[in-house]
Amino acid sequence: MQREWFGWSAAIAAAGMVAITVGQARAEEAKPDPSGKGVTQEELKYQAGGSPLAEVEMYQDINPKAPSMTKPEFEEGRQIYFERCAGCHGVLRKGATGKPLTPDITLQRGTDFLKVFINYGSPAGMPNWGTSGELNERQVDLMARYVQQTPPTPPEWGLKEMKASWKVIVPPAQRPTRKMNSYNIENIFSTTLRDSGEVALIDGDTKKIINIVKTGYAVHISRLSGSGRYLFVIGRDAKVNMIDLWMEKPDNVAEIRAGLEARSVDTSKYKGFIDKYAIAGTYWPPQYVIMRGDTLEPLKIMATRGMTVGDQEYHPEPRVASIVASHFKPEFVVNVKETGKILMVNYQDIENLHVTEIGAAKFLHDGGWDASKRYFLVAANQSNKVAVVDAKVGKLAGLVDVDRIPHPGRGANFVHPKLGPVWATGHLGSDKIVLIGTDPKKHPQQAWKVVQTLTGQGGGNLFIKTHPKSSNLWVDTPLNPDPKISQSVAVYDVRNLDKGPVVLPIGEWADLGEGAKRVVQPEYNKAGDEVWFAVWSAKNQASAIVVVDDRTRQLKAVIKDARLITPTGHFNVYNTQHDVY
Ligand code: DHE
Repeated sequence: MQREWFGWSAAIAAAGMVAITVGQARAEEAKPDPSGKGVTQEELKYQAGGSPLAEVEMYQDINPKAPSMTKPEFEEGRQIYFERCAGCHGVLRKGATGKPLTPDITLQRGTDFLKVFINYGSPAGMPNWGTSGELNERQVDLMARYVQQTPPTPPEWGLKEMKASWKVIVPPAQRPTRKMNSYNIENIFSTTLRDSGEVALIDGDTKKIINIVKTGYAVHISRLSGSGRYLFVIGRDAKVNMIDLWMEKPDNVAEIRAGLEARSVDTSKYKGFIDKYAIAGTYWPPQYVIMRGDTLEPLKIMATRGMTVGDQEYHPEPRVASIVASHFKPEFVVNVKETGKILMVNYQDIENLHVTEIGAAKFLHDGGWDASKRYFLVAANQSNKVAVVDAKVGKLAGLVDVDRIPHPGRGANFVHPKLGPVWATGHLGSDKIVLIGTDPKKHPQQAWKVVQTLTGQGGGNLFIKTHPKSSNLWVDTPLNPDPKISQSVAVYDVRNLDKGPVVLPIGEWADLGEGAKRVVQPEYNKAGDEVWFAVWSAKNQASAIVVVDDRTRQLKAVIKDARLITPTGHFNVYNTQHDVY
């Protein structure tokens, strides 16, 4: 439930009273958002994913001022809230991408007022949950009353809970002492099977599925250990799975729940610490945990609750977004969404943990290294900025203004024919692709500035990719509302960007029949001569992986298998291990 409160105030002022009418709300809906800050449909699609907290038992107190609700009504409201609203408004309704919905605000608005906005939405981006048919009249009324109650609090998750969830399936002593299979491990892909809670390990050479491994709920990303032997996978339910690629048939060797909801995991990559530690960051509780790299035993938990950057206000649930391992120091770069802070967590002595806090901008989300791996560039998506941190000196190197809602994935690095090394990001909220100069030594004029802006197919871009051996730059648009755009991909020649992109109909090439067929996340094979795309349809429909020859840009293979349920991200072992993008 995305809201802009100023829009509500404007509506109240316009109506000259507290309870506005349906007609007024409709008129308000029809006006364009004057701030330009409203939420795009693409972003809504992206943010309004279900939270696993919908199923979690929570503490609830009774607010005597709030309208009455029966227990079953409250439970239904909670379920709806965590499935549709929490992604934008936060677990405690303190506000994130969406505005706060705490009782001090909602009680003032009252049930009738809230019903109008839930029903009709607003120009600032609140979806029209009622008129779109997503919620019925009874549910709209229920949600209007629900958001006036004290937000229920999910439980905390400390060492005791982590240890109770921790399983070492194959202890290190019983694991192989050498590689026991004939796979070319460096060219294995781990493909997220989002809705079946699994990953498919696919042999990049033969394109055959090696194993389907059970992981967490709505599994999100895969990352590699420094040696490339272990694969780590994290689900939205914060379950971390550790897979040993040396086994005859690679499979889980350890698992743990790092919290109740999460998106990020990584491992120590600095020399002397290869495979020593893993780290997982959680959305709830707001914290990160450092674990043993061979067993996932939880060692050190650090909270992220604290003050925001800029206005310096306390935030009770700053979620951990992307995490990467530094190559320059024994450090993890932990990006905290709501506080807008980048934490350089030094793991040399975890008993006396040293954390450098770098103020950046709100709300930090995803990002990647520049080609030298000294600078980490991360999207501050609600500020329309990219923050650049210098991992060598542990300081902010730049804060670059970009277009609306940057979403780089890990971004794409290449050498621009005129402007030197650049890192590129696309945007969720616009069709622009920006190139940021990343070489302060040889190209100081260009460093940490947008040096060129390309126009892509449309908004709804999530991922962008190239490879050091390629001159192609691939840009997906899976969240664009136009199926023609969401089912295809744009490819640029980085040697001649002015020529504009060529559009390839990847969804059509998959030859699947009915389905959303959203084309997601270009990912290279180890050699850098193939690009893989997920063609993502619903759980009960066929999906596929399409492999394109990078040189000819022609279809090379389609991987189809009934077990490939809702593939989204895919991660090539070598490229992920070495941060090649
Ligand atoms: Fe993601 C990366 C969070 C929705 C596919 N996603 C990330 C990262 C974060 C994040 C913090 C960076 C992890 C890192 O680098 O350590 N994603 C979120 C959300 O909060 C959000 C908006 C809503 C949600 O409910 O989860 C969200 N993400 C999605 C999707 O809808 C996608 C397209 C499909 C899916 O799996 O649900 C999706 N996210 C991905 C992928 C990556 C990712 C494939 C890894 C990109 C990479 O190149 O590393």
